Amino acid sequence: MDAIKIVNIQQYCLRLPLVTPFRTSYGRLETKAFDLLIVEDELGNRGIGELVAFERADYIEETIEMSRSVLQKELIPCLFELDFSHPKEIWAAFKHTQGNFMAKSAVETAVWDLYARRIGRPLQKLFSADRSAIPVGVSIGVHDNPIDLLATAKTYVDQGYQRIKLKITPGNDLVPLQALREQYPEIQLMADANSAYTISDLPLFKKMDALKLAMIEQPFHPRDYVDHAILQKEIKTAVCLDENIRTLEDVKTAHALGSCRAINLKIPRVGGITEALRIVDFCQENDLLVWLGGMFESGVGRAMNLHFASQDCFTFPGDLSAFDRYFHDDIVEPKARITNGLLMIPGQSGIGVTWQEKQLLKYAYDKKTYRIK
Ligand code: OSB
Ligand code: MG
Repeated sequence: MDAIKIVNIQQYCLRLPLVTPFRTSYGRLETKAFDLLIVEDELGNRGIGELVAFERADYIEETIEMSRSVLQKELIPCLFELDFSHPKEIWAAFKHTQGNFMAKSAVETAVWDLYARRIGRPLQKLFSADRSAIPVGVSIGVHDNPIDLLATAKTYVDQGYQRIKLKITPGNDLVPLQALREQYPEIQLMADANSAYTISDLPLFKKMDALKLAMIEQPFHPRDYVDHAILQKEIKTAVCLDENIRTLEDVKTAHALGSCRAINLKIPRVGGITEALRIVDFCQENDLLVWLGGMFESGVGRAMNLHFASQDCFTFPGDLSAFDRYFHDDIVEPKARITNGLLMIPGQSGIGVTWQEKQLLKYAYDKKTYRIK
C-alpha cells in the first residue's frame, strides 16, 4: 500500500455527566471530560480516537490539559511529518516524547481506526479476533452502607454483568466484600483499592483471602513492586496491577519480582494499541492473566476497547459496560447495550461506530483544527 499521510486533525473537547457519581479511594467523579480526535488522511479517510485523561491528576499523573499540551506541541507535529504504511509505526515515532501515555493513545488509536476503515475491515480483524460479542463486568464505586451496595449490585447482576469489581477504601473494605460474597456465593468478585493501602495492612488482605476473590487490584503505591511481591507471596488470591503498568517494561518488572499474577490492561494507560499488543503477548508467554480495564470511556473509547477485548485471550470479563451504566446519552451509533449478558462488537469497518458532528457539538465546549503545513 502507498504511504499514508495524516493531513488534518479535529479535536472536540466534551463533557458528559455520569448517571451516578463514582466514588473511589481517591475521590468522587460526577462528570467525565474527554476529547475526541478525528484524524484524516490524504485520501479523505477518517478515524476517531478518545483522549480519556481525567481533569485531576488523582488516578495517575497525566491530566487532560497536560495531554492536550503535549498533543499540540509534540505528538501532532510529529504525526504530520510521518509517512507510514501501518499504524504500528506510530508508537516508535513517538519515542522522543516520554510518558504522556493517554495523549499518545488518543492519536495512535485514531490512526488504527483510520487504517482499518481505509482497508475496509473491522479493527478486531487486525488482531485476528472474530468474536461478535463478549461477556463483561461492572466496576462499582464505594458505597456508604452494604444495603445500598447490595441493591446497586443487584441491578447490575440482573442486567447480565458477569463479574463485579468493588472499589475499596480503608474502613470500607472487608464488610462490603463479605456482604457481596454472601449475596453472590459463586460470582466472579474482585476488589480495587486504587493504591489506598500499605504493607502494614497485610492482616486485612489475609482476611480477604477467604472470600474467593478473583483478584485484588492495585492495593499499594503506583510505583511499588516490592511490597506487592511480599503480599502476593502471603496470599492465595491473585494480585492485579493497574496504576503501575504504563509500559511492557513495567509488566516485565512485575513478573520478574512476582509482584502480581494479573494485569489490568488499559490501552490509554500504556500509550496505545501497539504497546498493548506487546503486553498481551508477554502476558500470554509468561502465564500472567491479562484482562481489559476501562476509564469511563465514551462510545468511541468503548468501541475500540470492545474490538481489542474480542481477542480470544481475554477470557476474564473486562471493565466494559453498556453506555447507560455511565451516561444518559452517547455520541456514537450504535450505542453499546447488554443483551443476554454480552456486549456486541460493533461490526462495521474500523471501530464499527459512526458519529455525527451535531451530536459531538451537543456536548462540546471547545473545538480545534490542526492542518499539515
Ligand atoms: O481503577 O480501574 C480503575 C475508572 C476510572 C479510573 C480508574 C479506574 C476506573 C474503574 C472503572 O474502575 C472502570 C470502568 O468501568 O470504566
Ligand atoms: Mg483500577
